[in-house]
Parts: sequence; C-alpha cells; structure tokens
Amino acid sequence: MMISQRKMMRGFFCCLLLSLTFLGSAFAQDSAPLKLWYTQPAQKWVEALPVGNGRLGAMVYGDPAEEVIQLNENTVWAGQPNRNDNPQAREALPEVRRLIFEGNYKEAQQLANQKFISKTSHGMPYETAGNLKLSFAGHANYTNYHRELDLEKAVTTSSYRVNGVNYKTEVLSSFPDQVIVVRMSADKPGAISFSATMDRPANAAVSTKGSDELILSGKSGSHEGVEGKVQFQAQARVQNTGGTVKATESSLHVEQADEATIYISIATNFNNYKDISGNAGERADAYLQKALKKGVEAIRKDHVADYKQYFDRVSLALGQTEAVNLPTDQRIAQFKIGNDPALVALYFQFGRYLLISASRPGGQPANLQGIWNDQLTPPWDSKYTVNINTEMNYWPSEITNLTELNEPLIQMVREVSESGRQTARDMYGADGWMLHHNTDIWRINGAVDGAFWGMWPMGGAWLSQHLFDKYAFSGDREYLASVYPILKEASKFYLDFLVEEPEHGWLVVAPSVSPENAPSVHPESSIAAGTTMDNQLVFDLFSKTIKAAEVLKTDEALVAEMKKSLQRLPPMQIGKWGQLQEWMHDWDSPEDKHRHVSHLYGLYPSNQISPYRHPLLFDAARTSLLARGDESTGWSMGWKVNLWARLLDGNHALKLIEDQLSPAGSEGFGEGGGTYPNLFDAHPPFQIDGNFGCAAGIAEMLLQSHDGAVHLLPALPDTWTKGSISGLRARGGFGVDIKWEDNKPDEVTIRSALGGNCRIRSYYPLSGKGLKRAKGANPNLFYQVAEIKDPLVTADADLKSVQVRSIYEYDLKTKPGGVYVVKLAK
Ligand code: FUC
Repeated sequence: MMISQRKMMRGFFCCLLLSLTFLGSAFAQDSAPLKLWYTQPAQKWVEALPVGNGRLGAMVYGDPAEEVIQLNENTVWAGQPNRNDNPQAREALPEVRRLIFEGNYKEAQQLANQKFISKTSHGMPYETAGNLKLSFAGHANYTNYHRELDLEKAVTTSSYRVNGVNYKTEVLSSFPDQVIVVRMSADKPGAISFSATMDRPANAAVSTKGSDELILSGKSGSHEGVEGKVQFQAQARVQNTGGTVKATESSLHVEQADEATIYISIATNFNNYKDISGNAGERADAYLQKALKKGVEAIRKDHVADYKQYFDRVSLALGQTEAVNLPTDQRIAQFKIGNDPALVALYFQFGRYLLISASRPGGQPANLQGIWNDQLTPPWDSKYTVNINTEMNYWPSEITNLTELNEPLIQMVREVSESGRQTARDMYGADGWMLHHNTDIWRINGAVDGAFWGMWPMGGAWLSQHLFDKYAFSGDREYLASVYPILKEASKFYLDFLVEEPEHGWLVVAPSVSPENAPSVHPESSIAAGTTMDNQLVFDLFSKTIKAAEVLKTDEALVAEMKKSLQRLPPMQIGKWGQLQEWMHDWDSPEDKHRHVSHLYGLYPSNQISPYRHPLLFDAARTSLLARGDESTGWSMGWKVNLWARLLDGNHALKLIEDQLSPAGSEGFGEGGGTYPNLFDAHPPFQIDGNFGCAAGIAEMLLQSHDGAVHLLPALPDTWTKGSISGLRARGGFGVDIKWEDNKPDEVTIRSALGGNCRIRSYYPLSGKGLKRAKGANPNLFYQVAEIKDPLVTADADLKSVQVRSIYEYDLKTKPGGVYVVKLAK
C-alpha cells in the first residue's frame, strides 16, 4: 500500500522539485548543538525520546537495565471501515434553524443532540502497536549516563558504563527502509548480553521464529460497536556479531555478543480507509528481509541523508548563553527565569523534527499525538480534531520549508471530500462535501461528542484552506488543478447550506458553534448562527476557490455565484468593549478565558485583519486577545504566539513562548499547558499541536507574507537583539534568509523560485541592487489580498487604538532562480 500510494504521488513531487531549488542557506548554522539530552533514563513516557518515519514511531526510554522501546505504526486504529452520519438531521434542520433564529438556543441544542449527533460511533482510537523490552542483567548500577536525541541526524543514543565497559545504544526509524533499528555496541568484545521480548496492553500475542526473531501479532480493538479488524504484525530480528542468540517461546536471549542490532518491521492489513484486505505478516516480512540484506550501516547512512534533505533547509540562531550546557529538562525548568534563547531555537527545530518524523508522503497525517501513543484508548482517541488541532499540526509546513510533508494531510482531505459527499447529502440535503469537527482513519464525517462540541459543519472549510495555501507558497499550477475539485465541492456545500438570517438578511452558517465555547449569556448552549469564525472561513473558502478557478480559467458561473454570496456574508463586528465579536450578537464577556480563540482565525492563520488596512479590526482583535489572557492549554498558547506575532508584538509573543516552555505540571486532563521533559507539548495531557503551533509562531515572529508584502522581522522581541534565520519560505515562491543585529535586519537574502515582484516591508530603511521604493499595489498576484467588508461597529463601542510601527516598503523585481541580497541602509 505504502509503495503504490507513493508511486501515485510521484508525478506530484516531480513538479515540486522545481520550486525547491532555493533551499540553500546563506548563514552559518547556530553552533549550539541541536540535541535534547539528559543525564538519566526516562522513567515516564513523556521523558522518552521520539523517533519516527511518518509510518513507524518509537519512544525510546534509554534504560540500561530494562530498556523499553514503545512502538507505533500509523494505521493501527480500532475498528474498521465505517460511517457515522445521522440522516435524521435533514428533516430536523429547518426546526433547529427556526429555534436558533428565535433565540431558543437551549432547545436548538437539545434537538441537535437528538437528530444530528451520531447514533453510532464517535470516531475510533489510534492504538499503540506494543513494546520491545530488553533486559540487561547486572546493568542496574551504571555510571557516566548520557541520553540524547540528535535533531541533525534523527537518531537517539544512550550510553553508560557498567563494570568498566562502555555501552552505547542507537535507535532510528528509517523512511527509505521502513524499519526501526536498535543498534547496541560496547567497547569490550563479548560484553553484550540481554534478553528481548515484546508485549502490548491487549489483543496481541508474542511468539518467536527461528532462534533470532520475535513476532508480535494482533488485531485492533473494537470500539463503540465497531468491531476491530485491523490486523498488525511487528517483527523484531536480532543480528549479533560474536556470541550467541537463542529463542524460547516468547523471548530471545543474546549472550556475549560484541555488537547486536535489532531490526523492527511493523505492518498492517490497512490499504486505505475503505479497504483492509492487505496481509500484515507478508508486508512486515518484506520490509524486514530488505532491511536485513541492506544492513545497519547503509540503513543509517541513507536515513540520515533522507532526513537531512528536509531538516537542513532551515537554520535558526538566536544566540547562546551558559544555559546550553544544561540538560534539556533543566533548561525547561529554568527557561522562564533564565536567559536561554537557544532553547527557543531548539524547540523550533524540534517542531520541524516532529513534522518530518510524523508526516511523510504515503502515510497518515499527524494526529493529535503525531504518531506517538502508548495506549489503546488515548486522550480524545488521538484522532483528528479539525476545529483547530489538525490544522495547527501543519502550520509550520510551508513557512519552515517542509511543503512535501503536507501530502498526508492533502490525501486525507481528498478522502474526507469523498466520504463527506454522502454526509452533505444525507444530513443537510446539500451538494458538495462536508465534515464536522472530528475524523479518523476511516474518514468519518458525522457530528460527534454532543452538539455543544460537535455541531460544527466547518471542517471542510478549514481544511480546504491548506490546499490553497500550499499553492500560494509554491505557485504550482498543476498541483492547484489537482486539488481544485476538492475546493470547489467544499464551496458548493456552503452555497447550498448558507441560510438567510432574519435580522439583517445576511447569509450565515446555521446551526454551528464558535468552537467549543458558549457565551456567558447562555453558557449551557454553544449552538448559534453566523459565528465570526464561520463567516471568516466561508469568506476564505469562497475567495480562494474563486482565485483558483480564475488561475485555472474555469467555472465562471460558479465564480459568479460565490461572488454574489460573498457580498451577503456578515461583516466582522466590533462590540461594546471594543472587542472583535465572537458571535453574531454582542455576547462576548471580557472575563471569558476560553482556550479557543476562534474569532481570531481572521488574524491568524487567515489574513483578514491587517494592521495597515484594517486598523479598527486590528485594535479590536488585540482587545479580544488581551482579555482572553495568555496561559491556557498547550495548543491555545501555540496559537497565541502566532496571534501576537500577527499583532506585531514580539515581546508578547515571547511571553507566550515562555508560558509554553514552562514545565508541564501534570499528565492528566487539564487546561494548564506547558512542556514535558522530552519537549512534547502538554495540553495536558500530551498533544502535539502545541509543538507545531509554537514552532510556526516562532517563524511568524521573524517573517510574514500574508499581508501584501514580505515583512522582515515583524515581531522580533527586544531581547533577541542579534540572530539569523535561513531557509524560511514566503508566499509567491520566495526563500528568505535574514541576519539581524541591534534588532535591525542587517543582511537579507531573497531567493526567487518563480520570479515576480518581491515587495519587502521593514521597520528600517534598506538598500540593495534593484531595490526601489514601493509604489501602488503589489503587482505580484500571490500578494493580492481579498478585500473584506468594513466592520460594523456598535454605536457606543469602547474603541482602543494601538500604535503600529511605521514601515518602509520596497519593490524588487526578481527572476526565477534569482538570488538577491539586501542590506540595512547605512
Ligand atoms: C478540541 C479542544 C480540546 C482538545 C481536543 C483534542 O476539542 O477544545 O482542548 O485539544 O480538541
């Protein structure tokens, strides 16, 4: 399956190669080693170190005596192909709308609970594949312990000393060879003796094959009435140099080897969301045999090279202090009180590491935990929550130069666009496709969890943005043509589904929610019509579909229809305390600290609120965000880093990074996010979106390209006086490197893949060959921003006014393949 899907994608990637020719970096790498390291083994899962190749994940504890390598394969999910639409919705739709428009929210929500929410499953959990356990007799007392994850190689190492012998274990997960490799060595011959076995919390059995192979076979769990039918097999083969290896029924015993390597291959019967007729054992065996032939040296070499082609594209240096000499857990503990900008760079690169390790072409998109999960029923099933979390996982993908890693997300959107046609028709009597707030490996589209959370018909609208944004960065027309049908069908759903609300005659989405939040005027029901985020999402979806249709010169009638509807969407509104209203009515409370800041979608990730074009909205968005407060769940803080970056306030963005990089207090459910010792984000519990959101936010502080220009260092905190970033990407196919000193851009390199005008925005005057003062609108099509309606301002609104720094703007004519250097004007 993996191979054939990859083949399918080959054509797609050929076109991408062209646009990636600007990858080099102009400045030297930060000399701070990009390593997470510790002076003790992991005792908890959130201390273990992750490796992954998109499909196979492992969490490595690095324990000298009782080593645990927890394993994942990204298609081991409970259940089997299934749907969860509730077709009763269609008949109840007019009544729910009537109740909402009458202000009868409680009853509307009750009816939605009865008629819209799934009567079958609420999504299947992603499951652990099991554990490889290694016991080293006599290794309980060790010295010289060191454990690390090298982000420049994607390899974990643990080393220690027992009885005068130095031991070392390396673990990696190879994309080219589709195996996890554990390699043990010692500096004295014959010193390696251990026993190995595998286990899993349930539904699996371990056996041995020959004298040197463990096999863990099992079936995924049943859940909410859906029988588990994913078969999986994990094979672990030991190859030793010197010494002996023997097998019992369920374990292997290596005695006095000089070196030992364990090759781990895992596969399932999953072909795609509709088909699980593959053969897990044969697949696992095929990967294993190929890997054994190739050998660990060659596998390691190819793995490092494959990984580096992505990772090395971007380097970030924010300066170093003494803190870099501390182990990572101690750096996290003191980050807020100390001075350790290099930890921000490490965290940023760890986010990129996680995306490279969790999301590779041909695989599944990164779920709530990426691919790393040690449970059978993880928090929120470790599935795809698409009212923020899945999208956030992919926020770093374009700006931090990892565009290929979007492929699993795009494939998932393609698949939910197929499965979601039936949902659109059966539940809403609408054309096109739709998705509510969750999906899973079976691409369910129904509404889950209860109307308060799940009555949100906007999943298709939000996910579709990513399809277009990839084009906005690459300019790849062929790619755009390949995703255009998905955009078009997503738009068609809303053309049918939008309904006229009685007060102003605006076209609105109803029923819906402003994700997971209820206004304090009726806290028991979140259900509403025309929420600000919905309006913004539909605005973006139509605008982007129109743009795509115009680029592809197609669908004139549909374009005209969307243009008409755009005119009838509600404008953004500024309420009585000067806030950007979250709902169509002025219900916002300044006391509301809810983790979701959905109405600020228009500020980030969207570009509907600009400091230069919409000062009123800009001020209102700031007022809303200030009231919402800083500390929250991990992902909420990750979002706020981006939001403060878009509000051009680098110091506040840094404050949020400090909150995010605080030690996580708990592993149980809660709202107080932070960071675990292994740099995983805490919702809590562990949820990977915060890692990705914050990594994207750090990039957004240094470069923005959504508002008509390439804005250099838009939100640099005062304390990051000197630094460099290279390899970031801006819309329109520009690669950007920036070196700064005294908080001013000192030297900027622009690499143009597509040519075209590069409008550069800076707080300081610049000079360079070909650089001219900007005039008029930016002629570069990728920088044309969709015009929004003027906001409606409540008559007695308490308006605040924010001082925005003045800017210089320049135009630089570029040629495809051109490299341009711009400097601070002296
Ligand atoms: C959304 C959030 C929760 C959590 C869940 C997975 O529902 O509101 O905080 O992140 O997704």
